[in-house]
Amino acid sequence: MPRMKAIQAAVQILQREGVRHAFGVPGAAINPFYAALRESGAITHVLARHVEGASHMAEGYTRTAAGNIGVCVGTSGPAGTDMLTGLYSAAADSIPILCITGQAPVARLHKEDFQAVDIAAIAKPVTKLAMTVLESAQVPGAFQQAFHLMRSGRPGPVLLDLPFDVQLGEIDFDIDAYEPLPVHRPAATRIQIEKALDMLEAAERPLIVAGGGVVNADAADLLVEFAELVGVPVVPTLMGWGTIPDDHRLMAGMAGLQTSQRYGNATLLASDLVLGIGNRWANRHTGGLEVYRRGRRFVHVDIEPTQIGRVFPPDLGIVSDAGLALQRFVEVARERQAAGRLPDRGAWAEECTERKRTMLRRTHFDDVPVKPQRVYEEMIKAFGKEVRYVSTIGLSQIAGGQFLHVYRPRHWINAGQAGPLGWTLPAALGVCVADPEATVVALSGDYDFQFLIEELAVGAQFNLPYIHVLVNNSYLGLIRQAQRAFDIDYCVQLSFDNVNSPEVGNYGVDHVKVAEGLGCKALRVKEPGEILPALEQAKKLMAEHRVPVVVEVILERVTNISMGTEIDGVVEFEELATRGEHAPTALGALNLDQMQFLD
Ligand SMILES: Cc1ncc(C[n+]2csc(CCOP(=O)(O)OP(=O)(O)O)c2C)c(N)n1
Ligand SMILES: [Mg+2]
Repeated sequence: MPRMKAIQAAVQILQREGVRHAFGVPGAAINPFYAALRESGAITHVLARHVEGASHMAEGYTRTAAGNIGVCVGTSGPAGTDMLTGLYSAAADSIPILCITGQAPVARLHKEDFQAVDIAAIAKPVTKLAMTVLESAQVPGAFQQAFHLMRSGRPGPVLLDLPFDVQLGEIDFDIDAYEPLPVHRPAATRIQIEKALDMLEAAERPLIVAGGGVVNADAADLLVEFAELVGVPVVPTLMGWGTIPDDHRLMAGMAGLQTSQRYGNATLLASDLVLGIGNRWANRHTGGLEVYRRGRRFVHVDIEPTQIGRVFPPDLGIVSDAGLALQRFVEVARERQAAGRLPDRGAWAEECTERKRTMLRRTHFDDVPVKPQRVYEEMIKAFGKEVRYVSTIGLSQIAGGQFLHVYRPRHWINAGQAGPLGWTLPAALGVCVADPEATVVALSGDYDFQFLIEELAVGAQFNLPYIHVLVNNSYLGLIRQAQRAFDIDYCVQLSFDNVNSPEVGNYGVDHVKVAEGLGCKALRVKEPGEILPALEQAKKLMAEHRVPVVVEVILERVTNISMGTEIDGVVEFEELATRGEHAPTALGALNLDQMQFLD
């Protein structure tokens, strides 16, 4: 048996399990790992500027391609606590990342050693496994179990905490005798699928709600095949956006309180049966359950048994991996089609398409300062179908969800449930590492951008080019809008007179100077007509310099974006589109001459 340090075995296992990249920040307690990493040479390492950044890079990396597992690494004490936000965000969105931390030596864990904290206990609620490994000989098993758990059932993150002496302890280990554990994924039975299809057939206006589980199962093609077979329109959730291309005739729009379209909500409200696949009835999708559930039946397919019935009891619950369920759905639906049993859904689908063509919000405004809606119109013009968008939270993300178009799974990369400010920038860097050929476009408000702004230097140092669209209203815009309910505008202003940059007026931070100071390129735009040329220029700068390029659009300070507390009560703040030229990049409006507007 080869004899080696336990941490050398761990690095060999990482390689064997498919890890090629890691994101982290070294420190004394994790240096044995760094020594093993250097010796192996098979895993590249991106040095973050903040450990939280490393955790979001790992998330971005995982979210970009099926099978990816992002690895983030930090030392003992504050490095682990810094990465908790990444673990939480990953757990909430069912994203596997492996977080590796150093730790004080075993014999000193209880002595309040320098930077010794019980990170495993702290991380427990936001991981599938959080373990301080106390024996060197246990290290291989701990890593093997970590990969098994991350991939099995509902995917999610794991934290392995490695005391200094445990890393250095010698063990006998032969990587040739190592085998990744089988992955556990429950599969729907034929009877379950038959019952679900019976309900679908009996319905008059059925819908499929496709969640992030379809993305995780890499089953978007199967979803589209199934929807086409049965002719049933699809409402993707925010995490499922891209599973059916936005321009597909059965893509009915998104439903929800914020990242939704008017036609998506109207179609959901018109339905009489919802088949949810790999979704979790998130509250910003459903709004109040009374409105959401009224007059319709529900089938819920989810990989995690305890998700069924968590938010409300479905009429039928099926525990299954989304992909394995969809395989069966396709198989049985084909048989029923051959037997002439599938009802014709043409009229219902056409009704949904008509709403998509007509219930539009206006994006075309010529105002200066720029109205946010116009930014998304220009982004659509600038970036084709292959672009990968990354965003997190705020009015910017919400408007992005309402107006942008997504055509592929994993091309809208969003921290859906946790929404941690600062996530966008490091996550975008992780996406760049995972798919170096992609055009990656991040979308942030000014506050989200400032949260982990130092990570721009990582993009410059490691040549990770992407475009960061920064919509600057010099406000915590979403919270300002929410404070209307309290009749306050309190502690949400980011405005001040910058003594070094009179050209930014009272917008405060000079993002162009900061970005340039961190080694990136940056452009500032103040008029709507300048946005598209700036985005084109950004592409050139990105190609030429191989660094992140920030395109800052100075917005009007106060704009309210459509949202509400019920899906039948979304408040519109701007006039709606009543003519084709009001919404020139809306999908349904392709056939402008024949457009008829409902409002
Ligand atoms: C860590 C964290 N703290 C607070 C919040 C609450 N929050 C959500 S959006 C937002 C303001 C975002 O401002 P900005 O990024 O400028 O976007 P805008 O809404 O102005 O477009 C805040 C404070 C959060 N999501 N995450
Ligand atoms: Mg803002």
